[in-house]
Amino acid sequence: MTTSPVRVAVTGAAGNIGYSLLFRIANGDLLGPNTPVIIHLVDLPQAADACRGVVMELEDCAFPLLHGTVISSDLETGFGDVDVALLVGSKPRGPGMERADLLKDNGRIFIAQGQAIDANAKEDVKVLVVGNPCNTNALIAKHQARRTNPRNYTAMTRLDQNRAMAQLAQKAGVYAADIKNLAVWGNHSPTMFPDFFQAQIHGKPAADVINDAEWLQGPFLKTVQQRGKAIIDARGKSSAASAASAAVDHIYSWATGHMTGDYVSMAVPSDGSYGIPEGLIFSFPCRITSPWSYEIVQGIEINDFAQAAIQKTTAELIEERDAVAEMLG
Ligand code: NAX
Repeated sequence: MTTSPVRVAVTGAAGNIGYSLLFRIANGDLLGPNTPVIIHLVDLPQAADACRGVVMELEDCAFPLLHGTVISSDLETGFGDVDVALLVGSKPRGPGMERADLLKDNGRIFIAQGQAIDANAKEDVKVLVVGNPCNTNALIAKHQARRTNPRNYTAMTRLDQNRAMAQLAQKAGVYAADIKNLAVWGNHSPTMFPDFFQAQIHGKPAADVINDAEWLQGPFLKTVQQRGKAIIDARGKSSAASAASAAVDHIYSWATGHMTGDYVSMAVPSDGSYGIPEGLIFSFPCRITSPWSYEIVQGIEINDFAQAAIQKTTAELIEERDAVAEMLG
């Protein structure tokens, strides 16, 4: 067992996703069974009691790897010395609220959090933004990075990948684990493109195994893109445990490289690959090359269908970036 515990901050700790995520982290699912953790629960002052209740429950699990907790609404303490920051809390869209207003309201939160992370976290802190609109929130936080590494500011599309894998597995009559290299391009929004052309089932192209182009280009894409809404309609609440699980997957893959070789979907700062404007937080097929090191997979052949889908999601992200331009100045 490593001796010094890793500090993990979770914002929105008192929320729905937080309630699943914290227990997975404390159980060792985020960083592996040999890494003790200290969890920083960061939420608004009015959520302090709820955070205290969750901490009591965490204590009552007697997790061997949980070496401490910190509850704070103060960002300096909340992000103090943390190695990993999971930014889950954000302002939800209210009735009649325009998307541009949502972007700006959340933008203010992520400027403050980005500044606090840059000033207080470990220099090589790894950041995952889950709170929506997660790509653009991550872009805003990344913009504050002076001391910390901008490449380490990422957003979550792993839930979209997992949803797409589940759909392909069901259709093909195989297990989710049999699906490889299914990565998502673009924004975490209904414009995202889960790239079934690259996916493989038992090493063969998924499109050949499934042999139903109409389903892949229609119902499959629609189901994945609208899955969040379908869950709200059925459950009356947005996806929480599956979102927490995807956040765990994102960090676990990145930290351990356990999927080395396979594609993983990560929204990361574009380096200009595939013509995506530099700096945009864009979900690419990524590969973990060694623990805490990723690269954007190069040389993927993109056909006309994929190109049109990628262009659409890129245009949306450019629009979001332009809507918060004054926060990136
Ligand atoms: P909840 O409303 O249950 O919880 C949000 C929590 O964040 C609350 O405890 C609230 O007090 C806190 N919070 C709000 N502003 C904060 C701030 N400035 N600093 C710290 N804490 C703050 O939402 P939940 O269901 O947990 O979802 C959280 C976010 O995840 C939402 O933005 C949601 O849209 C987003 N999602 C992102 C997904 C993804 O794949 N990227 C999928 C699931 C989810 O929809």
